Amino acid sequence: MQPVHFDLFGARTGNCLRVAIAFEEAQLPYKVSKVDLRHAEHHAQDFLALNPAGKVPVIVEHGSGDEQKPRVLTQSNAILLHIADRVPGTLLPLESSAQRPIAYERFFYFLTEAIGPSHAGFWLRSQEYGLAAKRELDARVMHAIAAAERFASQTEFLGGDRFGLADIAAVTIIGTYEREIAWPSLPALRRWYETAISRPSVQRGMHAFDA
Ligand SMILES: N[C@@H](CCC(=O)N[C@@H](CS)C(=O)NCC(=O)O)C(=O)O
Repeated sequence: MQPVHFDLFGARTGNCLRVAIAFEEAQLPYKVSKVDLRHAEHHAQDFLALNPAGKVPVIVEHGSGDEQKPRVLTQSNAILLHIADRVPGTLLPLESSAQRPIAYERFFYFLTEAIGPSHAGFWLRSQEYGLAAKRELDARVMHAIAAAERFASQTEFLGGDRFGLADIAAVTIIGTYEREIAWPSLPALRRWYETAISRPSVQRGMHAFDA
């Protein structure tokens, strides 16, 4: 039986970068296949056969042994949780740990309070009257990011004592808004961000889709 390994189909977008960082942090073998969104490669027949929704990221898991066919997953957050399950104790605290519910809470905080509204705003900007709505949503995202100062002042990482899913979610979205953040009023978050962004797994993941 071949050892477990993964194909990651994606582009340089937040949803795909989070998956690449998770693979790096969990030290799972993965091969990147770039999907050029500008040239509509996500609408090509062979890609649609993998994900009929025509969106990235997509992972294909080979050699897991529990299924006849390779496993295909097409939702970035399901992929992140699956990677966490594959290597227990890396991206989430172990089930027995009292920190696990906090890690979940902080992970979903960044997904729903920051990444979700930010994506909605990105889409709205191309719609009629969308720019004003985008600004409102961006203000909410900035507010959610600033409120994360509390997490960074409580624990070394945003989801607890170890780097994990909450940090992966936060580092990509905070990176997007980095230049607009009022850093002098957020010293704990700044300390966390400088550590997180220079972490080798984050650096490798962030560059996974570079030329
Ligand atoms: N809920 C999906 C969203 C995937 C998604 O919207 N992917 C974007 C890039 S980040 C995409 O493929 N956009 C191309 C399109 O919608 O045409 C996930 O989290 O994986």
